[in-house]
Amino acid sequence: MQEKTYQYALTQTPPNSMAAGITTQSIEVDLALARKQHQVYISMLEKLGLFVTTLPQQESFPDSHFIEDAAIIHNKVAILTRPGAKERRGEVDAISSTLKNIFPTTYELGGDENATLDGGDVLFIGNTVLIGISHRTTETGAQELKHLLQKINPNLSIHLVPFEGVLHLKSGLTALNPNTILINQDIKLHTNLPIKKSILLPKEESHAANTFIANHHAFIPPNCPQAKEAMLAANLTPIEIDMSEFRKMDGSFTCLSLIW
Ligand code: CIR
Repeated sequence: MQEKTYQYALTQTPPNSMAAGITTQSIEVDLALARKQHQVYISMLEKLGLFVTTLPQQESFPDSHFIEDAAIIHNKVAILTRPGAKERRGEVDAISSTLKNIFPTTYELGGDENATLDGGDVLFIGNTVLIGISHRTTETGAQELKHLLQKINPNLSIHLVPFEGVLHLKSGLTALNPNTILINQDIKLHTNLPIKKSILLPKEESHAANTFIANHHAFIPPNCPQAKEAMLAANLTPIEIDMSEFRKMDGSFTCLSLIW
């Protein structure tokens, strides 16, 4: 399979209200450090050859820098989501005109009022797509997305993956290539995955299961030797970045950008 090359990324500056976002942690965020880490993240995207556009901060939406949850991009089509957390729904409206300017075709989820979906629950692995069913993404939301993706690309093989134990599917697993996933011990999957090999990370490296992979590189948190070894074995060049302040808000690498 020819590996896809990404050219563009969309990010959003963390707002001053960032610490008021939704989180299961109780550790105070250092806003100045978060801003520095976000800058490093952007410069690493640029280092991978991506042209990065960064949207201005949205003070009314403390989680808006987790832009991955607001849209799915596939084959130059954008699908605007309907986030599972009510307080995050306005984030989608806030970026919809930007997405509509960039992408000539856009769709919107949420035809059914029970349909909710966060982008963090959608993992593309070549032509395979895993859509997690979680506390944020309902089965109806997952079915709506499946239907739209099939319309955009009938060659996709789409699987619904109910799970528990972590916030988003991508908090719990990442594909290093079409045959190998890195998996976090906390995720409890309620179905088998169509992937041959899973590498179960040790507890202390569980946050490395959310890994941003593009253009033959993988972002990895510091001090994760097993995850690093797995990346090297998959011919990916690991780039260590500390996103500690975003982890305090239950986020990590993939959530901070949309790429295409
Ligand atoms: C939330 O709970 O919605 C945010 N504080 C974190 C979202 C992280 N997004 C992601 O993993 N895709």
